[in-house]
Amino acid sequence: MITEKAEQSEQSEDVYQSRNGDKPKIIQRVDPVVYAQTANPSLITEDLQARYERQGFLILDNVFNEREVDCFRQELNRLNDDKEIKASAEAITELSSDEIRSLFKIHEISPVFKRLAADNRLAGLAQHLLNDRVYIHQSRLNYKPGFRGKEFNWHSDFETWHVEDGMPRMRALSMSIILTENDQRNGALMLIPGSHKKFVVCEEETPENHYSVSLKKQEYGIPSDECLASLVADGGIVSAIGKPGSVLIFDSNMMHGSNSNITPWPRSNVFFVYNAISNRVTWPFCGLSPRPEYLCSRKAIRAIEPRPFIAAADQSIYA
Ligand code: 6CS
Ligand code: FE
Repeated sequence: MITEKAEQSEQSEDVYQSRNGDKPKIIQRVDPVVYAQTANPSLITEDLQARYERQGFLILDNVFNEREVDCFRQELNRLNDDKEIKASAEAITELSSDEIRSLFKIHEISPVFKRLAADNRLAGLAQHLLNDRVYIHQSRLNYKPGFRGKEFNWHSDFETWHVEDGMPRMRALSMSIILTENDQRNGALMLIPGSHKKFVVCEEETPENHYSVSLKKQEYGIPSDECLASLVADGGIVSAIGKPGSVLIFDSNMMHGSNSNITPWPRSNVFFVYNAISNRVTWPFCGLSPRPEYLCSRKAIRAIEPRPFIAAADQSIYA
């Protein structure tokens, strides 16, 4: 286990300055997207790897089978119904109801999601694309419940993780496992192809304890209308539509957001954020105190050993 105490003195150079009063603008990414030197056909084909590099995301269908998805959904519901968990700091409720919007640190709270986070189909692929050993920077369940699941404003996760968590460079990615049907009607994630290659500088300074409001409705670290319109003019907007068991992989700097869900159908996904060990968080570039451990692994940064996928005929491999 690598335990790093990120001291202020460890601050690396701030290559992606944002929220320091500069006018909103778009600058070029200076980091690679794919760090792997070649493809690894047992994990990803050359074509898919090239597409991921170009557009900044991939939607892989049927990665997990029905039995596995059922196991994940049972765990999703168990966590949702657990009163202690619902009252914990890791559970973020919706602004307009007491339904859970997001549940963080599930790779530690749940034995099922702890094993899933290390699954070779996820961690092995992340390790390959980032060409380094990886650890979980953040994990969460986004429930986006039916009827009142609120939107997520446009944002780049990296902009937040850089400014508020001290993540130095763009050498991280998210994997979202779809647990309930995601389509245009119930608030599927929207992505802007190619936007990962541009860093959008946001203007307004980060308020103290920003996360206490941003996780319900983010208003700082979001692109100006002009910057967003420019990204959309170049790349358009794609909805990450998929069936349960599909996996959406997206680069840490992918501009994304999602609409509210007023349908009866929840849009529930598991998210694991894999960060390269060489890119572990330092001191937040905004200079404020670090965010809590459930949002950003800092005290216990543990490289993951991707587990080979062993189907156990007589029991769920995640039992
Ligand atoms: O602040 C964060 O880390 C979280 N906020 C959003 C909107 N996406 C990434 C992450 O879950
Ligand atoms: Fe996000």
